[in-house]
Amino acid sequence: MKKIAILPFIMLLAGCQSITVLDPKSSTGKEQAYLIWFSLAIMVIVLLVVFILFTRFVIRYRYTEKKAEYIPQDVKGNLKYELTWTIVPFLLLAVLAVPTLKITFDQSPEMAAEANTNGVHINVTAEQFRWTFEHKNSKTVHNELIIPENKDIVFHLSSKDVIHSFWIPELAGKVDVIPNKELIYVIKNAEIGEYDGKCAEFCGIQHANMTFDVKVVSLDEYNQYLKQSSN
Ligand SMILES: [Cu+2]
Repeated sequence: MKKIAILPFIMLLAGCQSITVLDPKSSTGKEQAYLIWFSLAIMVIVLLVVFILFTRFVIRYRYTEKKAEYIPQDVKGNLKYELTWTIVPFLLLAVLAVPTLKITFDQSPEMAAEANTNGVHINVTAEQFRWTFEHKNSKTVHNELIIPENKDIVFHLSSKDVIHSFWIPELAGKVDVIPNKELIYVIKNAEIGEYDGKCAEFCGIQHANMTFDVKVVSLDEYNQYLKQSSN
């Protein structure tokens, strides 16, 4: 009986095999995963301190017959404690803010006009319910993205209809794809392999089927691929 109850969860997990962000295969994804682990580490430190103090106080100040009549001393602001619990959270947030701001600003999608133009450019057009990838020699392919390894891949994202979201979980986080506004998003140093891509913004009845295959290949293979005809 128990086994049967667990089965759907195992199936769910198996289905999500390539939808993982914690084993990133690009330097962009690695920076994002680093932020996740770094903030988790700080949270765990805070959690440990709180729970250790909590447990200690629960045991130490628990009700006993002896203490039935005990009235604790009324203490007014203890400067040492007040300073500690003001300065420590401030320091923790400051430490967290430095890499978060740096990586977030470095990686933020940009307006097309302001974008750095170095790298392999690919036009990405989202529409209900498919993806179109146009390479620099105008080679155009639907729902299949081939890119070279170890390069800056500069995606020019635009939508023909509603808001979609461009997501290759193993390479980088989600980026909104917005009608009438071209955004530039760069994924750096992808590793050779096959990955899943999908639309991550509910965009209509066939949203769940708006997926694409991603293949990272060597630069030679990519140049070969560009020369092949689109079908
Ligand atoms: Cu969509």
